[in-house]
Amino acid sequence: LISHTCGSMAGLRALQMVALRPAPEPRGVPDPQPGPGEVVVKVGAAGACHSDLHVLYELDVSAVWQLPMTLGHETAGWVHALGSGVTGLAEGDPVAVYGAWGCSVCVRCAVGAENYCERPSPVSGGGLGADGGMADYLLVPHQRHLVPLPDGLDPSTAAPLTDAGLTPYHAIRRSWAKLTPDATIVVIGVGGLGHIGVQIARATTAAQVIAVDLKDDALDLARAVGAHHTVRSDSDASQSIRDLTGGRGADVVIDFVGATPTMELARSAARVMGDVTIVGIGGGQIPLSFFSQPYEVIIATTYWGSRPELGELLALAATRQIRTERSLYSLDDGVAAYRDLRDGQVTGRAVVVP
Ligand code: NAD
Ligand code: 9ON
Ligand code: ZN
Repeated sequence: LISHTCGSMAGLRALQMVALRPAPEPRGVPDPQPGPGEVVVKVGAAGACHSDLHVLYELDVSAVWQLPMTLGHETAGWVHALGSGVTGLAEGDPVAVYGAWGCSVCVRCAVGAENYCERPSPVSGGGLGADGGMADYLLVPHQRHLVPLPDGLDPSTAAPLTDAGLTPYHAIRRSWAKLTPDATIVVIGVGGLGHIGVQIARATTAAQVIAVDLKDDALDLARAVGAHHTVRSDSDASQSIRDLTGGRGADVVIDFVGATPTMELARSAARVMGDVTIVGIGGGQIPLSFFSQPYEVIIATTYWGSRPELGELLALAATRQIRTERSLYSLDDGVAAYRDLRDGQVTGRAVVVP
């Protein structure tokens, strides 16, 4: 297919978003060369995130991103080539790519929270404006975006941790103080993010974990990775969560869907003084009034996580307490990864391995 689409101009492969709405296409791309301070990573694996579907089919990014653009914002691999001035890394080092590329200078970036860069650019990372990791090689614009993998973690295990792991890690970590041993956390949506979220809740807190989804295989996966209870996402779900919490409701609810019904569920299932964190970008909207949620419930959205948090999560994963359920696809079959994700056929994470 690649030789059909691009003839002889290039030998390297990439899965690119070519335009709004159509499926991504495998295309040939030039060999990336690292400029000063840059690093080329040989891609070991790149995860397919549901956000890519929002980008491909729902959000209009054509005014701010130059297309075609290689997809993939969840990547790990090995250092392949170093630009001049890069120190402390060597060819062959296994690395995770921290995907939120900020300005590096503002106060948030200075502490590693480039996900909350205060001088944000429309190009927020590889696969999110710049060429991403669904390719043989990824050009990383600065070595600070690379986190060396701890012993025992290979790139295909690590890739999903950079987003499907890091995003729930950050969302759960910010609510740790409320996740006492007598507390309950509800995870809504047990897909790529949610199934790792369940495990992060189990590994970093002693709280009861309740997982909610529409699909049987997602609920089965939730139990397999440690959820104490599963609840089907329907009109009885809020009452079921109250029943499982002695009538109190959940101390922390994390919504990995972000559709109107899940946002309604999240706030109605919360305990007085609980946290409701909306992570999913499902386009939902809920009206806010004085009585629309229990008193002192804090509702927040979160975006990805910080670079130090990625280091913490990789250290946790190296202890074998986090398992990533993966369906592997070759790069030539990357279109199928997104098709299956769109069709709800993926359990856990679809991961492309070049
Ligand atoms: P996914 O497709 O792998 O998983 C979504 C899961 O939600 C599936 O198991 C699906 O069955 C379930 N679901 C769908 N509708 C539901 C409902 N009404 N009730 C209960 N469960 C329902 O998606 P993902 O890659 O895990 O991403 C989840 C969401 O998080 C997406 O919207 C994605 O764009 C977003 N996201 C946000 C951030 C962030 O930083 N805020 C980062 C990554 C992904
Ligand atoms: O990692 C993701 O999936 C988020 C942070 C990307 C959101 C987007 O669509 O820009
Ligand atoms: Zn993502």
